[in-house]
Amino acid sequence: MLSTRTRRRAWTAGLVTVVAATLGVAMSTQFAHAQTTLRDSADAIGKDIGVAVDVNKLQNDASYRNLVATEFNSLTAENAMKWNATEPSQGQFTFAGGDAIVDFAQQNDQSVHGHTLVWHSQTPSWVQNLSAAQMQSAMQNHITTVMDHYEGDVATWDVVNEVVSDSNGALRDSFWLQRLGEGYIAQAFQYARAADPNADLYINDYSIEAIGAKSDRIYTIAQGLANQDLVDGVGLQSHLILGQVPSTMEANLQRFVDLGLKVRITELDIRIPMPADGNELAQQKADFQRVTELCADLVDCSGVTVWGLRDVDSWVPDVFPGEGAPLLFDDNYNPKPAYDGVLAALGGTPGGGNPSTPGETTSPPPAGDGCTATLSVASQWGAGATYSATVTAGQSLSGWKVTWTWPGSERISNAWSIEGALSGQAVTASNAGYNGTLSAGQSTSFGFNITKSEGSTASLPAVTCTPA
Ligand code: 9MR
Repeated sequence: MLSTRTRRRAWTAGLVTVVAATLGVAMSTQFAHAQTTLRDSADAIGKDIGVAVDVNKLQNDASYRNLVATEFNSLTAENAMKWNATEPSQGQFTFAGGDAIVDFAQQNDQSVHGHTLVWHSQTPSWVQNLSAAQMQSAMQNHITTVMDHYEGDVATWDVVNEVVSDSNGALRDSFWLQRLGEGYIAQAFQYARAADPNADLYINDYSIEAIGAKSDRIYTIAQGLANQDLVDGVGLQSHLILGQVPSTMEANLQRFVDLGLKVRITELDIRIPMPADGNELAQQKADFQRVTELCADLVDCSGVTVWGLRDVDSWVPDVFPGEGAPLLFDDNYNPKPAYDGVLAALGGTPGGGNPSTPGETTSPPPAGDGCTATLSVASQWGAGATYSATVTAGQSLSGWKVTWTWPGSERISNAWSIEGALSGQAVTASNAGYNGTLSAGQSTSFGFNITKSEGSTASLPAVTCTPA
């Protein structure tokens, strides 16, 4: 199938407009700005903005789901695609967790970055106890089976993870190295290339953001793999310490790109000694902005993924006691200063839109009952357009319905985060399974693509929103 990633990328070529129209239940017309999100901003410059997600929270927490769907265009499974999750016993593959993430991503038109195929951690003991020949064959079978399963759905993979140690750029003394020798790295990439020739294959590691012994070793390995056309990119995890974005990071990214490779910031977080004060949060904003700008400014940087949604979701406090608050959202889903830093680096506008534009106001929350829906044209091109839409609840809702009628030949070709009778001139749509429950004042979003007559301007029909 054509991956969602490819489709989403195609839209970003269109003209971004900030025209928005709102019509509430009382049929009073207002004009509103499109809220600027990380996702909209990243789409507009052709970058991935990703988040590592936890399957249980995705399945059980509506606020978590909404924010993941609204703010990010790429997902990484924080744990669900690792070996201990996908092949806990030899030859017994379980894809339920990873599949749930892929399904969610497809419903929300997000791409999925695969993490990870060969690692020394979170790999079952049955693998570690195999003989060399058995281990090589288990590695081949694992890579092949997992990549075959996700072929067409997962377009990029961390093939090997953390193969270099922290001491002077030596290879990590893992069971892989001990049993198979250093050839296991190229072997893993060969199996991955054969399994899905269309996937982009990454070598991923931490503490390789600066130029130094460890990144030099990754450089040498990547160069060798690139010479055999076995690798497409270098993933820099970027688990950073506050105030320590390396001064050599830009040059480091550039040298990988100069090998003909992509780069990607795969696991960004920036930890703070706890409790974090205002100055530290401001420094964190500057650090997040800097890292994101480095990627935004580099054509061959495919994107930035943050390693968790809220501070409370992060692995950091468990591993670095006394440190934390390393992500973009606080424990109550509120954006932190760092969020504005990333948004600015992606070219977005903190606060959403320009309030001084004549004829437009920021849409107030609907007073009283019901809900309002706002349509906006995110981008348009000759015979098509992409719309984004926001539904805001004026009361607590367990579901909502939106209707409108196209003035001309516009028709929806595909949609995300809504369901219903979408393809005709009269559109009647309801919330998707996960975004119907809203508290008063809360918003959620949906979107769709249309076809339209060549060269026409995408119209903004009046939308009615009613509780369902
Ligand atoms: O965030 C992940 C955490 O939930 C797991 O317990 C942990 C187990 O090792 O792995 C964490 O993710 C790691 C990632 O897979 C690879 N780079 C380092 C990440 C943080 O430890």
